[in-house]
Amino acid sequence: LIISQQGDFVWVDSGVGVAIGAEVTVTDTGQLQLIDDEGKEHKIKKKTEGTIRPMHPTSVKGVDDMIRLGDLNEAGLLRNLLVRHKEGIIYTYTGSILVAVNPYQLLPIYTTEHVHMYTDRRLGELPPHVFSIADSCFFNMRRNRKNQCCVISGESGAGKTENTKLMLQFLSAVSGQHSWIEQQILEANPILEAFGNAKTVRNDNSSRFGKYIDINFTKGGAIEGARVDQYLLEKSRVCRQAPEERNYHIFYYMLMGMTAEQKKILSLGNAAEYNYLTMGNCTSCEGRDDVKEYAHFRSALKVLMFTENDSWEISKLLAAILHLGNVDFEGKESTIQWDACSGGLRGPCLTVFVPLLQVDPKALGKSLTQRSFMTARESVTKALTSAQAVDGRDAFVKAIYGRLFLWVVDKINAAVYKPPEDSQQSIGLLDIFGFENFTKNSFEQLCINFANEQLQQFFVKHVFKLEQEEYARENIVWKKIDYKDNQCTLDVLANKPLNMLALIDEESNFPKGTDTTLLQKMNQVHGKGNIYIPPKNNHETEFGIQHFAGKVYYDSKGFLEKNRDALSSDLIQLVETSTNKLLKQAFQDQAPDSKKRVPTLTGQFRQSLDSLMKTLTVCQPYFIRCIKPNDFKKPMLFDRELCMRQLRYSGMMETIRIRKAGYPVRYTFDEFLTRYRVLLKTKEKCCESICETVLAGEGDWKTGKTKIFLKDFHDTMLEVERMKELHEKALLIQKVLRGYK
Ligand code: AD9
Ligand code: MG
Repeated sequence: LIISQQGDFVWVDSGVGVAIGAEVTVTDTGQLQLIDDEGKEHKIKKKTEGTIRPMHPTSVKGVDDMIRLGDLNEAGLLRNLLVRHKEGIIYTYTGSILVAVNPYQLLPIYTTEHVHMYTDRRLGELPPHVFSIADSCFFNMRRNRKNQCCVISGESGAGKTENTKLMLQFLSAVSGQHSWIEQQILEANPILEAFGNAKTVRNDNSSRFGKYIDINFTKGGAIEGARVDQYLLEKSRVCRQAPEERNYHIFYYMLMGMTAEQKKILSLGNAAEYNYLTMGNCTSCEGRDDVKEYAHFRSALKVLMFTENDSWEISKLLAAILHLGNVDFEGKESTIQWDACSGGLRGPCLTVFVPLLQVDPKALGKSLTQRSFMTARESVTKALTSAQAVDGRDAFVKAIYGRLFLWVVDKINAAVYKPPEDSQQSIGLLDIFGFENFTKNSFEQLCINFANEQLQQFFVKHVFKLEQEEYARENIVWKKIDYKDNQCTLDVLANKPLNMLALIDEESNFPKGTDTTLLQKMNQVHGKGNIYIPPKNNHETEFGIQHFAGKVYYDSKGFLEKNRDALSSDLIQLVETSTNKLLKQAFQDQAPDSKKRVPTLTGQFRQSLDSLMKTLTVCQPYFIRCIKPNDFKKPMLFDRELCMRQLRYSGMMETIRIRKAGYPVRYTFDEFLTRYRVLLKTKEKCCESICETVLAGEGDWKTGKTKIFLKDFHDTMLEVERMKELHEKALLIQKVLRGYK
């Protein structure tokens, strides 16, 4: 029997999924028993002995870098994160890939002292930390003169946005000037989050848009400017929220934070009074102080050079949106209740809109209740049904909010983007909306999950494909490592002829297309494959997709309309007549008679994702994999099954295998010599002898045809030695110079 004494650790089969760790203890009666990681007791019986295996010492206390785990299997991985999580250690490496488990509590590890501690130290010298990744990006950017990017992934609520902010905090600190531009870049966040984040059931501060922040540095390593790219804000949230969810933060901030006087001018009341804010039956968010956030938002606006007037104009449009949501349409042929104006029972008086949208109230009423179209000879108008009027109104509101958001992002960029002067290098941080699987999923989730598939493929390409291709090119002896490739899913979604997104687009542009005809086409083209899951019967509107992170069922209802994202020409014309400058500016490019076909949402989204992928491809990438430890937003609670699922679909196991077997760091002989020549005491020796000297006995490295192949920690060792050497030389020179004086 392998169990010998109290205090030993073993693996026990836990019935479901992977083995669980357990400690050997002694009962009162002097018998040995096992207490597993979840506190459950296991009796040791003759017949269960076979299911017990000894634990490798590295798994008992856990390790900083998972490639050093002795028990290199799923159970080992999972327990490593678990024991660290128990001790409040949330960061763990897999080579240079950082795994971050959301602590759901404030940890004292992001102080100025920590920033200093992690500055200019190589990866792995100190305990794993997001600051270390930020420092590595900065160091590599300067050393290799190559742009860097950091791809932060994980499902909704896993901690992507928080880690992005921490990266920014670190980079602005090491850039070292504490100047205005750094302040501006940091303060752009509260503004973006006010407009683009909301409480969902998964996350109280869920990003409902994707962002890529590119930070530009001068040759000297100082921050010169930045640029924010945004991806596909979820506009539907402005009009509708699922139970327990809120609209965008900004609305609640405003209603809670504005003075009574300001609210009076905008005819605003409390959140509970607005249809658009009460669909989810949730107007406050525990732990978020909307009053305080509003104050922060306002001061951030100032830092980003929004004038008082800009800020007021924004409030006007947001107020108009809230009032529009309360407009009531009556009857089969919709009319707005004009006499309701006095009592306000049925909705706001149309004159409320005069100072806000600065349009003629009659014209507004008309464009909300009628639609005009061209016959062969003339323009005719037709009354809308109430339902059509509601849809038209919602489309208008979504357009206003969506365009306001773009305007805000442009304005932020105008403040922080400086055309490059000094030859620049940059670090890009990618923080998009995480993979989502709700009880009801729609077009928005398909777009979000499509983006996540793309990112996963980027990861797979970098970590598995390109890596192994290079070994082959360089004749490095290598045993191929298998990995899960999500390329097939991407092909069905977006690459094959008649792929799903193309079908959605085609059907959207087809005047007679409906959600049903779309579903029929998808069944026809993709029904036989194993990625697309057709509806169970002809009445069902839900289809499924086998994503890398699991099956998701989407309701096809509303797909085409959401994708078309169209606005009636009557409303566009109405905007043209408005004297509201911000409204007009935001709608500038939407000329009503433009012959060009307006690109669909998927069309735009694909284009911006393609361009993002191009940007990422020319950067040296870092990866942060965020893990959500439980579904309850709770500290100190580690749901093994939930975590295992995330580790599995993100390919963590295979990642560890390849990082352990592989050589992720590589230099051409030239690069290597230039950098590490200082380590060479006699000139005759070459790269190999440097490695032999510095890395003696520290695992194997390989020499290829043109490059030297190293482990991550080899790089660290070389850098540490190099620094020591340079430092000693510098001291020596100083001594000599002093001697001359
Ligand atoms: V989504 O896809 O945008 O819905 P994210 O961005 O992955 O999601 P986020 O960063 O917003 O998740 O984290 C969710 C919440 O977890 C935060 O609001 C914090 O309350 C909490 N969190 C995440 N990371 C940390 C951390 N390092 N320290 C403390 C954290 N709290
Ligand atoms: Mg986020």
